[in-house]
Amino acid sequence: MTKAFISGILGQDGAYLAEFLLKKGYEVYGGSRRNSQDELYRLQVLGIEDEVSLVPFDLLDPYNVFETVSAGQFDEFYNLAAQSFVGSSWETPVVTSNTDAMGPLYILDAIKRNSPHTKFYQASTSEMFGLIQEPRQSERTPFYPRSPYGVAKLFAHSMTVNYRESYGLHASSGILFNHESPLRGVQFVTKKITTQLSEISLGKRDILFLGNLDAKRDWGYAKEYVEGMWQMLQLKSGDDFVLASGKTSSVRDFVIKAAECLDFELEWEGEQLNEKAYIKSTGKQILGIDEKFYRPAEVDILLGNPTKAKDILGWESQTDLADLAKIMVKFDYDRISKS
Ligand code: F7E
Repeated sequence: MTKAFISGILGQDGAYLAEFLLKKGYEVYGGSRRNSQDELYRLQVLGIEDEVSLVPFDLLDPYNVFETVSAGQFDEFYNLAAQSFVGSSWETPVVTSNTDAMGPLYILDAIKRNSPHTKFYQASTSEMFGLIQEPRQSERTPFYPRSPYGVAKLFAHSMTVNYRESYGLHASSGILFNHESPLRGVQFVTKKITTQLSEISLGKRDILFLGNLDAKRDWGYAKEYVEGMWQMLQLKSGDDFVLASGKTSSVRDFVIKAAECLDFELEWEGEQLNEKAYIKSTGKQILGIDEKFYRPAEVDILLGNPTKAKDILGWESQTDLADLAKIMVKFDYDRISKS
């Protein structure tokens, strides 16, 4: 049996990847710092909580990382653990850097020293492009991160490339653009929107407050993106790939699409901090802006060019934004109506 280790298995991508690898017949080990019942919920939603072996794993502790890699002798190691919320990386730049920059280095070095046959996947991110240097970002686009999170991820990305080139490791970096799902954490904007609009629809909330509605992202469905991670590790050698939908939409576009799923037709008024949205039929305000959700430096627009992934991996994003909103709203509406 092929043995895989997923750090961050309790997160959105970790849970979907575990489900995917189990279907392929893998023995799946998962590392996490948090083992509370509450946080097992993603594995429980997918019905796989008894099929994975959970082990204590903490990217902040190099000894723990070294021991896990050395003792496990895994065939594939997916590093999906991170402080992944861009917004809080300004409040915790050191923890973010220790986790997202140094953590992957500990893994790479442990693989190099004690388990060189292990194929490594690093969860890199479109946040490395930040202030974009080309209209469509590919593997060759220069980076310009705009947050401590982006800076830390760029260090880890560069280390992954460096360890591959220096020591011949099978190390790959997946530069993933935003990817969402019902299992997304509630602090991320799509999930916040689908959760809170569902609550409004069910009479459990009055108003949704957001930050910058003009930010544009290239959004896809996380369940499809984890397949691309696996495909990268099946190649002869490590490489870097952008996974993206190739389309960009604003936060406002996503609000409109999610609202449509709940039969809300919206009317908009005002600009920037004064922008508001009302339900057309009733005149009730359901959206407002709160400055606290703005970031010190924004990534205004991201648009990925996934041509290399299509050509070499045969990978393509399938679910468009309207369908993604439908999947997420349905899940949240059903869940909240039962609670
Ligand atoms: O923000 C704007 C916000 O937090 C998207 C992570 O997975 O993808 C994710 O990073 C946009 C930003 O994701 C709110 O200013 C407006 O422009 O959902 P997000 P993100 O920062 O793009 C990348 C690829 C990663 O690697 C990250 O780990 O939405 N926005 N109003 C808001 N964002 C939030 N969270 N909350 C708001 O109220």
